[in-house]
Amino acid sequence: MKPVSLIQFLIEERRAGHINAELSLLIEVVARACKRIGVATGKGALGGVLGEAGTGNIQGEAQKKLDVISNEILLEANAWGGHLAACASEEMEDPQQIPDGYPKGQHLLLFDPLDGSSNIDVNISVGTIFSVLRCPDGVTEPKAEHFLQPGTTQLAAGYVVYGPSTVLVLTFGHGTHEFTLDREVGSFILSRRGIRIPEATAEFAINMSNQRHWQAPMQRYVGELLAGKTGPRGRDFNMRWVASMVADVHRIVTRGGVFYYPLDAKIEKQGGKLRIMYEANPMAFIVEQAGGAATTGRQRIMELQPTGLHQRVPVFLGSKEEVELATRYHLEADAAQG
Ligand code: FDP
Repeated sequence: MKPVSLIQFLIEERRAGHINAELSLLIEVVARACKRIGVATGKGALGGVLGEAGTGNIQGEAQKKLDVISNEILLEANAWGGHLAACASEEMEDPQQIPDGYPKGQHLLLFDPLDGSSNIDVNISVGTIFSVLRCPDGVTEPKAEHFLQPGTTQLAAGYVVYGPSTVLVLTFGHGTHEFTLDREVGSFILSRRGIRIPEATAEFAINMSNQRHWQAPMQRYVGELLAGKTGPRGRDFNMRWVASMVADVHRIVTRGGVFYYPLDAKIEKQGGKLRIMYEANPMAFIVEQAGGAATTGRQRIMELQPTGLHQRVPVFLGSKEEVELATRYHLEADAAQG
């Protein structure tokens, strides 16, 4: 079969009426920026890009040089294209406006420029996550409140993993598709169309070091997985934790599995670990479009009404049967408490 490039795929999606020309252009620009981030990431120590930037982001987390570089690459690439009304980044407190003199479009772009920062310096896969929303009608200078739309309104979501190969996974709400970067030609080529995540799995991803801080239903659920054949589940489970959400989600999108970052006593005040706008919503859209499920442990992530640009939420996503069981345990525990 002849290879299908990303550009060709986007044209097909336009013809099918799934996206308009502006959104197609926006995705092309994001993909091009991600190729540049992939090049910067790939240079490693030789590019002088490893280590701390000496600055902190809005969440008070130390920024790596590559966090800052990736953010700038995405901002610069999107400033002049004419397809955006504004964009928001996990690394910046407020939305970034389109500089004067450039035309504005109808879309809002949100991104986590480099997810899995703690893995940058140790040469483990990291990635970019993005989400596209429509700018509300009549709004010319979008503020944070205009980005606060539930995940169900997303027009597109995607991530790029910078690993042994560079892979883009994308959805417009008509299935989830994967593109692999042909590094010699410089094009993303369709490598899997209509990805399906198996409903059942024997593989789970969680940071076990937080176990003692978890709530009772999480203790129960993971306790049963760990008991394996000798417990109520009657079969063994295996654990994986890359600690780059993109890499863990990509494994799930490839062979099934579940990823959990539940609420625990340590992070209760902040509402969770992962950000709804930059991580939870786009990943939920991608996973649901591949037949998986995504909840907070209590409700569907994409139906939440966000209240802040940098809001955090618990995340349970991946193979449907496991996400549904873990969610049921939480709802049962809540109901028993009244
Ligand atoms: P990081 O802080 O390194 O950017 O985005 C948050 C995130 O990574 C996810 O990519 C990853 O899944 C998780 O945090 C890792 O959390 P732990 O530090 O608890 O392992």
